[in-house]
Amino acid sequence: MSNPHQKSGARRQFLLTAGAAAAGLATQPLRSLAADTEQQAFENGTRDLVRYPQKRPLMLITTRPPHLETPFRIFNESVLTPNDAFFVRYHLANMPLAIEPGSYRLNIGGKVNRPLSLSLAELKSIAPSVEVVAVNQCSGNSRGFSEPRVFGAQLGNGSMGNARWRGVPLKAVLEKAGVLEGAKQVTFKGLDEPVLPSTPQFIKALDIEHALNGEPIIAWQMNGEDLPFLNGYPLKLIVPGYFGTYWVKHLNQIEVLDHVYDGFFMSTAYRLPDNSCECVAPGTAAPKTHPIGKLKIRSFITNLADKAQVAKGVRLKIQGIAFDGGAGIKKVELSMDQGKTWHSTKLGKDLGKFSFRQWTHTINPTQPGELQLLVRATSNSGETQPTEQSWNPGGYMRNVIESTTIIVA
Ligand SMILES: Nc1nc2c(c(=O)[nH]1)N[C@H]1C(S)=C(S)[C@@H](COP(=O)(O)O)O[C@H]1N2
Ligand SMILES: [Mo]
Repeated sequence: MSNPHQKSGARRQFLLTAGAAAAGLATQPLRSLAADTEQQAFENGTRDLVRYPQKRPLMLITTRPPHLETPFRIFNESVLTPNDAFFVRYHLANMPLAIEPGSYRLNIGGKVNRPLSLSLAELKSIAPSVEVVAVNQCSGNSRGFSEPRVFGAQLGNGSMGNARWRGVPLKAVLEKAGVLEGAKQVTFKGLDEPVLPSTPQFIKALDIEHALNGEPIIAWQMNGEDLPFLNGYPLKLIVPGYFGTYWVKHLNQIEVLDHVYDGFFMSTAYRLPDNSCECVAPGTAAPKTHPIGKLKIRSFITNLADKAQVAKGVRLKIQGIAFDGGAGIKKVELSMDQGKTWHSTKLGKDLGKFSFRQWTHTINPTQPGELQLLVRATSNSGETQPTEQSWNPGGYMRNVIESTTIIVA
């Protein structure tokens, strides 16, 4: 028996989904059971698991605007983060609740020869589409582990995800518009707006060289499907190797500027101390700062939670992920003696230099008691992870060597 709803076509189906999104977002999460919680490994780390449209239950950080984290064990299920488990982050509560793809326009203006107003169909045919597997990680991912603690959402390690994005290179769109001599930066804005006029709009900027280097993509697909509504349907800027703050969702406005953009989300927010460690002594502020940029190298164990019980004398497979800002992962090592000696792990399939790289290693724990596992990645450019985390006021860019303690019994 065929289901009449399955015959209504992709476009109609999306509108139904968008309607559901509107209903859900206008009120509260569709479901919040107090019994369904997830624990972060820091104080006040209990998070409700809630269900939003097109999403499986995710960890609730804030409702207005929605901020949802991915439960960490999902990173062990697949190297590509499923669309329905991908984290969600917005800054402004006045976000779109339904989008009509037929009348959607992407506008390109500013210092260009020919300002453009592209329909989705026109955008998709502007150049052959390309794919990239890349990690979208929030600057504040893992902020909850900052010591001393800092202001801002107390995030665990679930404000990141890895997906296969399909779209057209930003370069192709800018070239179609014709970038004028003297261009310095390009700004990006989506459909979301502040609730109050005094709140700044969410606008991000890339240097013109970066915008034209062929890496950033204007994507409409994530893991082979339309972008989920909450991840930026119908268009999202993908900036491989860079923090998620630049990956503008519901993208509908691109402006080429002949100066450096100085709006709030570039000139005040998402900045780091302008020194070699991009850090300061806790409680102090840097005299000079610069915008956050590339992802730092990180690695995690994904198949063992902290304090997991394992059987003595039984071979134990350890699995995890590593990623960096685009040099690619060269090696991942594991230590069981506080970092005195390191064992090489086996790297999984290479999905490209911007992707999570899976790794595995087998140990045979024979000593009963606690066993601390440290994991450390090194990139093709020689970047590795520090043994101690430096501090910055935003709690951005954590990338210290992570430890997982298992109980052998
Ligand atoms: N339009 C819009 N795009 C946005 C944001 C936003 O608030 N509005 N937040 C940015 C930030 S800080 C992050 S971390 C990513 C999160 O992407 P996701 O919600 O698809 O996971 O979106 C970025 N793009
Ligand atoms: Mo973010």
